[in-house]
Amino acid sequence: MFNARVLALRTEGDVDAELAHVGVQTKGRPILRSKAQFRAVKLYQVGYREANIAKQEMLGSGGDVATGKGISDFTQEATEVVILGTLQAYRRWIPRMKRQPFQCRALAAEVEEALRNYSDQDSSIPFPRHPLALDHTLVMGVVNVTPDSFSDGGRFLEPGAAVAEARAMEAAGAAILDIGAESTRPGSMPVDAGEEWRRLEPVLRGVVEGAKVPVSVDTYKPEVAQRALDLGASMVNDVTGLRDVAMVKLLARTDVPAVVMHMQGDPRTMQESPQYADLLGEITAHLRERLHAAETAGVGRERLLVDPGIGFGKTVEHNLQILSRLREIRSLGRPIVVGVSRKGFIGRVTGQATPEERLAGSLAAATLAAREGAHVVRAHDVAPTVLALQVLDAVIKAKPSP
Ligand code: HH2
Repeated sequence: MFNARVLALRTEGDVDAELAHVGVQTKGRPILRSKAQFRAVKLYQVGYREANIAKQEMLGSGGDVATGKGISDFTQEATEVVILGTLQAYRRWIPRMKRQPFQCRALAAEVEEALRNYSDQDSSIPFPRHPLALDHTLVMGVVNVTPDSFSDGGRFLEPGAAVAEARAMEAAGAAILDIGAESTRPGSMPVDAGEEWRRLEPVLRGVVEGAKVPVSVDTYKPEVAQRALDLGASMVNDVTGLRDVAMVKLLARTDVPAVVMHMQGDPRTMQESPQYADLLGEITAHLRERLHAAETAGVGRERLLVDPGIGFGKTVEHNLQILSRLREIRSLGRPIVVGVSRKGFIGRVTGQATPEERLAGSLAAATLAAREGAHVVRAHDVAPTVLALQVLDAVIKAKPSP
């Protein structure tokens, strides 16, 4: 018996360790390493000329390209494509494509960037005073100063209780605190900026004072964000993905990081019948467009984090699918924030009706999201989430041993 087993090689380090074990010389390893890692890259609206050239060049590079059936006989103008190849095949294909006419050069450059973004690991969130290294999964503790939030509504309306909760979260290991004063749960009604600020101000004042970690404000209203930043908040978490141009302008005038979240529709009606033809494709296209709009208006891309918006215009199946393929969003090259804590889809899977019962499910979902590439996990139950993620991070960082 040869004891055959399929290797689970997730990182270059894993591949290297196996090659070393076999006895491959150091100088021979890079070639073999690039053959050990496979990538499928999807592109949209590719013209028939570029699609045909991409396929020919990939076949010659040791991979293949899937295209629509009318592409090879020129009966179809444009197509989605899926490029299939090892990293070695891409390494050959990219320079070949860049020498080709039409849009081939731009197409190859986009693929090259997506591949680099997908694999690149550590970066940081550039908070003005102290950048936060993303060398482990960060927990963003949530405090809602609202009467109606789906999980903690009414608990922290009294400023003293909210500030005490934020302090406890900090002590439990929250790397960022996120304070919100308007619920965006499904069916919630918006509140005006005056009311939102009236709730937020005393809590934010108390939390910012003496906080050892950066404080984020969960708002989509530029006037509330401006006041919060003036009071000492150092991040904006916008669940509408910077829909309001005044929010983009505000960010351009400051140097704080911001979370750009995907939402289909608005909270009042978003859960009525969410629909997607291509879930991850639409979410990444939307986030890409929002990043571009912000950048064009003067908000440095390096300050922006992206969030697929679990539960915001998504069915249970959509949420599960996003978590299962979260890593695809890494192609955008920005840190990923995910909020799964106590959300309805966990209740639907486990049969637990109330948000407080959903701790175990929330920990499983947070751990999975982090394993699939999330850098920041938004959580109500900070202490257990930090502990769960410590175990996950230890597994991710485990050194391959003989
Ligand atoms: N989820 C909620 C609120 N803000 N922000 C980001 N970036 N990502 C999320 O998933 C997210 C978010 C909803 O949760 P919560 O704040 O607890 O509830 P409510 O909106 O009812 O206050």
